[in-house]
Amino acid sequence: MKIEVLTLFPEMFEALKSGVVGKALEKEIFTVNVTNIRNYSKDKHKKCDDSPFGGGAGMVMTPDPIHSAINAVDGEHKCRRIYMSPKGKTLSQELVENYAKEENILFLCGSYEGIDERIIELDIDEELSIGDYVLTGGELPCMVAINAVSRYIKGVLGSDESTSEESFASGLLEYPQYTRPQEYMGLSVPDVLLSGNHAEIAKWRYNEQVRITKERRPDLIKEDE
Ligand code: 4GS
Repeated sequence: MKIEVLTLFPEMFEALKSGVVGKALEKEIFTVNVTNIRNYSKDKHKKCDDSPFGGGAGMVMTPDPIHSAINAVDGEHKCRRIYMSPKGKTLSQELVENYAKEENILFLCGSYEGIDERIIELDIDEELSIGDYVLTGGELPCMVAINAVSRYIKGVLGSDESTSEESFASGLLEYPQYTRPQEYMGLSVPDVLLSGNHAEIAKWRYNEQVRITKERRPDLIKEDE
């Protein structure tokens, strides 16, 4: 997969260089190409924002630098073009798995009060939100989406970190995990996990998943199953 990112804050994407995603990028299992929208401003001061028509607080990103940047990186419109915005469809594990099937994705990150609406009309395929709260820019949401999607790209996760056993893959929240030491601050690991009985362990874990999901996220339990 090839991911194009357009932003006024390219340095934020240094954060992708850590951990499992960083390793995958080093190995070129997928690529992220970050473009600074400011490089496409024709203004002598490289200005990329202006005050909103109609008045109101803050600044709006002007259309031309964004339009030129999109055309420079995806002139043939090979990418699924996504604008990060609270108005978009909310990111879900289902949507993550769907994005993971794409060969080319472009993420546009807005700053300030947002971007000129005509860019959404002219150049964007869909809007995507990571949840109902307002951030200062689309960069963190974009990295959330890239991180979640990358886990479904073959070779990104090691064999012990599969996507099949976790929360949401099963539709249930995860069971509790324990590691050494066997006793910590007077608290013991549940005996069944030390029993070596794999059928019993699987049963215990499943029961814990159901118990925790009913308690914390009853909305995830579908009545017809
Ligand atoms: C989100 C969000 C967001 C909205 C960007 C105000 C700057 C900001 N983007 N999911 N203008 N939540 N964007 O808060 O995607």
